[in-house]
Amino acid sequence: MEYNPRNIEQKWNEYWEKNDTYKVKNGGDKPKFYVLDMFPYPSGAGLHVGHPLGYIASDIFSRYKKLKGFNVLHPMGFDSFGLPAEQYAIQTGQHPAVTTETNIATYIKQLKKIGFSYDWSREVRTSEPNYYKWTQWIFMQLFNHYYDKNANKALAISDLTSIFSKEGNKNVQAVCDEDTPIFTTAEWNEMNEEAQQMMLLKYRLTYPNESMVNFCPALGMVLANDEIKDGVSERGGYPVVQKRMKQWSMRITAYADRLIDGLNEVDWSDSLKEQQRNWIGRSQGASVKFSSLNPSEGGTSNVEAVAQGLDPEEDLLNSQNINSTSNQKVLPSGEDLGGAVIEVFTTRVDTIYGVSFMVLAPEHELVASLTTAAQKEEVEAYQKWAASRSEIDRMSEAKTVSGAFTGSYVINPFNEEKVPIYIADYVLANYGTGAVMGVPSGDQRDWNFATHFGLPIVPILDAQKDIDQQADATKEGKYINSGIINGLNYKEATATLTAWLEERGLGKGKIQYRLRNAVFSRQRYWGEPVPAFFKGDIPYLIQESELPLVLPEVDKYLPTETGEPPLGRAKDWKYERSTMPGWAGSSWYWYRYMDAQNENEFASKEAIDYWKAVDLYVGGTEHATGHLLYSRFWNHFLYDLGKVPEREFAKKLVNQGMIQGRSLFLLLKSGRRFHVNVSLIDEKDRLFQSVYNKMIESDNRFDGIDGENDIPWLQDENGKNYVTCKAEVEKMSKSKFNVVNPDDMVDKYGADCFRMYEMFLGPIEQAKPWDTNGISGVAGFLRKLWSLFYNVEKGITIVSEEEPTKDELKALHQCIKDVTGDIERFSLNTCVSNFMKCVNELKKLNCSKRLILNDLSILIAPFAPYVAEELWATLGNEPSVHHQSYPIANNDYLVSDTVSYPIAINGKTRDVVDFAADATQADIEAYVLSNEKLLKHLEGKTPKKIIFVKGRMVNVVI
Ligand code: ANZ
Repeated sequence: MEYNPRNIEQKWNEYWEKNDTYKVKNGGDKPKFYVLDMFPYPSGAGLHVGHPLGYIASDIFSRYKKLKGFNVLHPMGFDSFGLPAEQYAIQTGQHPAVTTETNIATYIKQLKKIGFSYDWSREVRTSEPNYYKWTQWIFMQLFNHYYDKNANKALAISDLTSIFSKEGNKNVQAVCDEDTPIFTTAEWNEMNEEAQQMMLLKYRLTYPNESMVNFCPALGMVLANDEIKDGVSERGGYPVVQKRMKQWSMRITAYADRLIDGLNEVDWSDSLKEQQRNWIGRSQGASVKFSSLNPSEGGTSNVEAVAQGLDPEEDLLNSQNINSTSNQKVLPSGEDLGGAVIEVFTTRVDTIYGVSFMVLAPEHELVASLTTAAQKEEVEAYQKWAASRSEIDRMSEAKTVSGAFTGSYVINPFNEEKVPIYIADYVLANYGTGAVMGVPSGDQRDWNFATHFGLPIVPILDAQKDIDQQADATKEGKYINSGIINGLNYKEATATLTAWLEERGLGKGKIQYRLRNAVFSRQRYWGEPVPAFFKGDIPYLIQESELPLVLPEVDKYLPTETGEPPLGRAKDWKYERSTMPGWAGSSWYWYRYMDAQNENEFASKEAIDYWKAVDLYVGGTEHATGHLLYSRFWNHFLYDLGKVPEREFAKKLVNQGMIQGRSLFLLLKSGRRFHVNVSLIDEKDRLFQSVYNKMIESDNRFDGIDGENDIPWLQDENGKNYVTCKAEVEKMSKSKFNVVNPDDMVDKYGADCFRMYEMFLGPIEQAKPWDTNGISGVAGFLRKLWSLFYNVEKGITIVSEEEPTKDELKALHQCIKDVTGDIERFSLNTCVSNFMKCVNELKKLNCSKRLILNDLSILIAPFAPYVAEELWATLGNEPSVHHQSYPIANNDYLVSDTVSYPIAINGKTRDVVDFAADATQADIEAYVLSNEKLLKHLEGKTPKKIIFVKGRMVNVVI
């Protein structure tokens, strides 16, 4: 009887399904353990061998924990709203629900083949109304709450309105819009319904507002910064523009500190935590108000001359050692300071004596009013250009300096110097106040800017020191020639300046976050409808009893003729027309698995109190600042509501590395690649020629490319070298023809072999290339394992009832010990090699003893669940092997009877000999003096001394 994975795998799949082998109950005597995978988006392409890597690892861990006596929740579901289904719908007219359904069916079929221990009765799909009802419900809670800084948690909006009507908002410490005014009870009561509601939007945790967004016209979508690569949309590579749009936002910034602090509570990798910290980007600094001069006022200073393009030579020559006098005092007494107030955010208020210009973001609302008639054309042209650039472009260091002078000036409140106001795209509209004070001697970007525009570089700190040293002012150094901070160090200076500003109402200490409130709208069809409608500009929620607000039917999945989102096409649709973004449904899904069918709550209190939070979460690092941050935010919010017991939803996180594919492509001298189907690699030459011909037809950029290289470039008919053929390991993707399908692997080698091979490829966190050739080694191992139970030639089982020998017990228990330790450390690749070692040893010992094989079957069950079940049954046991107890390593068996001693003569090792563990000096001497090989080395001499270190070594001194 041969090992035939196909037969046994189908048999046991049916058995497990019929017997609910993997069904999990909420509750019971066992301790709970929750293992979660990042659920997949069911794409049309199905799974490739990269997808199951994390799933296999988490399945092994779940099965292991079950055998260890835990009640393990290990569910699977689908993140099934999203763009690809909708793009497909636009192209084909197929309803996205239909393609989604088909794709999910494919995924389930593929997943079931691989033998995961999911309790499928708990499956969730984010696009099903019975699921998104609760996504909408959470949205409504967010709308109905605000963040109270004193309570340090979310509180009901109704609490807030009752405070407003008693004492206005002067004592309210809440996270709210920057422009929220202070009002009294009387003022609040005088506001009409509309004005009150507008005011409340400044506090709600989700609210519609106008903001600058990265808009991708081709996708009809607003993109997050991390969805843009090299200035174009990551998906599809379409252009992205900056646009002001009305969008729903989530006030995630309210939780910024808690999201930073909470990282101390979780066992996630340091690099991932660091990514989140950087993304949140907490900066301690100050805001400073600068008054602008009326554009028509003010004389021409040297600064102004430069800014207006007059001869800047003199300033440039002097720029390295200008002291504060070079930045002329130009404020004639009585000059009109009635211009606008520009507020900047700075982390280095101590550099304020080094300010030589001011820069606003091109979109800053004061730009139009600050721009003089003479500068209008230049400023507007610059604004237009900047609008076409994504935020990522704008932040990148490598870009060249650009900007435009507005024609206006501000006054530095500390030294009353007059400095010019520019606009430049390195200042971001959405960060801080959208305005910076330019300190060329303190900040590299400011230095670049000043150099480019010939603006003065005013030294801060010690005028004698060079600029690099001064940038290190935070460490030490005393300021000279600098007003009220003269002679102070960094800390003292910062405190003095901040106090000075606060006293005069000209600024204050401020903590600024890089994190923005998260856009929560998509102008697309295939997403959760927002359970709100508008009266004028005011949004109102629908009744909770009306949930779910079901996605309506539309005739086309495209925007309306007037540019409204697709929901604008639905008949009688009275609600918000944008839908929720992809991250809505995935920000709470782990709770739904706990109680997937619940109609009255997102999950019952009992279920949540029992499972609490995820003990182990497995998924990719690409979600570091998206899903993993949004989920933590919603979880903290649900915690504030008292709906969930833990602040952090995922205690431990393991990130699996990517499995890459080998792709073949034609490379143009221009660097463009044309991928070739790897499965046709044997026909390389013919293929190469035909793809090359196609390229010539499609790509007229061919002409004029030249250059030499030592790779063989294919020549075109004119004898020019243009193109070569290359192979590379890169991300698996359908478009690169380098995808390996797990179904093919499972059909050929069996799921057990596939599972073990995926683990065997290398450490789970590392990226590694797929190599189908290596899989035969694991297949051979499984056949060897099988042959401990069966005599394949004779077709009989060979299990013996004899007592195991010490060596056999040692092989087994060493394996138990090693594998257990490895699983606990999540080192699953070394588990596979330990299994191989153990089976090899048992094979050598010819061991087919029940007492050994029983434990071995259980031990390997998490890795190879089918063959383990079959062999367990072969031993005459009742299924299921997956309901047994995990074997425990007995150290007594690991103690060896013998010890290997290196035997040295005058320090040089001449032999290695096994002695009984209790060997004595006399035994050793007897051996040395009688062993021919050693006697030869003694050269006839009698040893002066024989040194014997018990358990370690023997040295014979002659
Ligand atoms: C003057 C200064 C002097 C600055 C100096 C730095 C060094 P982080 O740490 O990232 O918060 N800044 C403020 N708002 C900005 C915006 N909207 N776009 C681009 N840059 C902006 O950085 C804060 C610093 O970045 C601020 O401190 C400001 O430049 C700049 F020696 O002010 B600083």
